Amino acid sequence: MSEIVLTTFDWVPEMPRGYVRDLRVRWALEEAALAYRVESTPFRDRGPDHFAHQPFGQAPWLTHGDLSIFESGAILLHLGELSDKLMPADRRGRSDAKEWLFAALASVEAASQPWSFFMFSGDTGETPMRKFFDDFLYQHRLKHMETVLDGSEWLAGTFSVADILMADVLRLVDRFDGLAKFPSCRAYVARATARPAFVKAYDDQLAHFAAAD
Ligand SMILES: N[C@@H](CCC(=O)N[C@@H](CS)C(=O)NCC(=O)O)C(=O)O
Repeated sequence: MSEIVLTTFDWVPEMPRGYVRDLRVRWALEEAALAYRVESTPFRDRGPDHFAHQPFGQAPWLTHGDLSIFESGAILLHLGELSDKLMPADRRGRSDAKEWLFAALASVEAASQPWSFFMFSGDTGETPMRKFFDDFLYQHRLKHMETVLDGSEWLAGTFSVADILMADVLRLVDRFDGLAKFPSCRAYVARATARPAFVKAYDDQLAHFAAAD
């Protein structure tokens, strides 16, 4: 098989460490036991080569032979095609994994990301905007995820790339105690992050950034 190379920043500040999206890709690669190499791109000085791979100047991207792929969801879909440890083998299971992968990004992360900006900023004010984003996340997304995850171990029957994305999205909410009223979501994050592949990916990301300090 052609070489797989994951590119992430050479360094990031302390706050996002352990949550940089290359972790999703590391996690998938570890789950599937695919051989890969990690390369760095400068965080502070993002040049044309970076934008040629990732048009928004973000991380991560993945190269696999002559393919270069950005967007963590697209990367995970690509990896899902390479291993049945990442995507169920049957047609219905694959369809379920794909819809949940998109749901993690387009429905749940779309609500959790603006909410997390308030949390990162330390804004605890009871402003209408803050209330809007609290309601959007809690009432319109997590309440429904709680129903889905109550009694389901994994989103597509067996563990898949959909769980990597959904658990990673929910993990950031949990960081700010946003899952306190959603015990099934919290148990799902705990179950997913107890997997050896997550632990390895997490430790490797921390070591990668620490090496640049
Ligand atoms: N939708 C993109 C988001 C990528 C993203 O937000 N990456 C962050 C690191 S986790 C980043 O590059 N931040 C720096 C920036 O946006 O300038 C994906 O899922 O790959």
